Amino acid sequence: MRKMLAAVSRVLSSVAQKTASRVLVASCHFANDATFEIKKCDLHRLEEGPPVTTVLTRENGLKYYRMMQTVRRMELKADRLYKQKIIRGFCHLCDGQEACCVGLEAGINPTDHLITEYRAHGFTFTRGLSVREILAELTGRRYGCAKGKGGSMHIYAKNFYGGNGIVGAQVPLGAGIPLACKYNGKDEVCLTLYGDGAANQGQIFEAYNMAALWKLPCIFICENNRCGMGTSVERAAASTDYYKRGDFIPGLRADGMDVLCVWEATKFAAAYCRSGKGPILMELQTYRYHGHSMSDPGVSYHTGEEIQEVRSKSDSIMLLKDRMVNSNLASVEELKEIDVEVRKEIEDAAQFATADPEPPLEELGYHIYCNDPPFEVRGVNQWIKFKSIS
Ligand SMILES: Cc1ncc(C[n+]2csc(CCOP(=O)(O)OP(=O)(O)O)c2C)c(N)n1
Ligand SMILES: [Mg+2]
Repeated sequence: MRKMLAAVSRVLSSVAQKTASRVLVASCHFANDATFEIKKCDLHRLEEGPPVTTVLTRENGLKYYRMMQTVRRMELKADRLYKQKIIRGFCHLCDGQEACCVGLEAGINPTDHLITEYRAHGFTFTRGLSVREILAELTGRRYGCAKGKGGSMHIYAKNFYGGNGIVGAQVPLGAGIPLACKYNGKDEVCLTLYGDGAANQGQIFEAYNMAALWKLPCIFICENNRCGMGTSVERAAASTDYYKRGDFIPGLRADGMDVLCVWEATKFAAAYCRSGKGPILMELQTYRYHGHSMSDPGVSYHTGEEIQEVRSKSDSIMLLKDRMVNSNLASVEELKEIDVEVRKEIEDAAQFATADPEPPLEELGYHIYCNDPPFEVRGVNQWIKFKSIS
């Protein structure tokens, strides 16, 4: 028995040594950082814009790669769970747009604020929630980030205000948040996101007006993925220069498929807001691979060729991978290892989200209002009453 234990311990320590030395060898022949050229942003009412080169450290590169890959894999898993009828109701996926959520988060502080529309899974992850909490919310389970009662469109995290289902409705709210920051004397900015479809609504222009009048630290961000549901931007908008449509608000248009470009543009916009100059508008040119929602296959307006062209020429994950490998910031094998780890994380989270129990019926009315003492909430008829406890 003792001999057997000694043999096992020898094997284990040699494995540990090998792994440690592999990691050591792997990390010492890589560059610590590299400089990359990024696409120049188009500018509106700005004399200077974000830089056209950026320095990426190996550490940040690996971090952004893992984050984008996690968002992509999480969305593909959500697609699968939806088709298995484990996720029900609305579900809008953001695969293709990963450079937006990851690049935006990289350019702000965790204490800054973010609000977006219903295509919100990626932002929930980049704002700090785990894949488990997100997938469990999509499957309507207890551990979900809205305790299984919000679903895909209504997810929240610290300094993240959703997940909003009504097109454009989050934009006035997203002008109120920076008003609160300014009122409370906080050096914080708010990222207020909306789609190209929402960009034509009247309430957006009312929000621009108040934000400019009161010089609010608001970064209005139009994620231009070229269509609203199945309608192309050209058919919906008299001007598709979304970065100019704030008129009196300065704007910039960045490549939303390049995480480094989004990162630099966000740092620039956040510094602009923090300096007290008021709001700024940012258009991110991006692309979604899925249809509008899970009930839309998206094949009538996104041709296979178009998707293939984007995937092969401007996919955000591929772009970062090529940059990192070509500049010796990482090896193909190392990135593959990350892919394997991410797949495992997603698989574990999906299993958890399928096994976790649903919230009990008696808790249906909880967390609706933040009231003390608790009161009763009416159900679908006046005889059904639920307690509201927060
Ligand atoms: C006020 C309102 N009108 C219509 C809808 C139905 N609807 C949901 S998403 C959408 C398209 C929005 O497109 P866009 O703003 O470009 O966002 P994307 O889905 O491309 O992210 C529409 C018309 C809605 N949810 N709310
Ligand atoms: Mg759109």
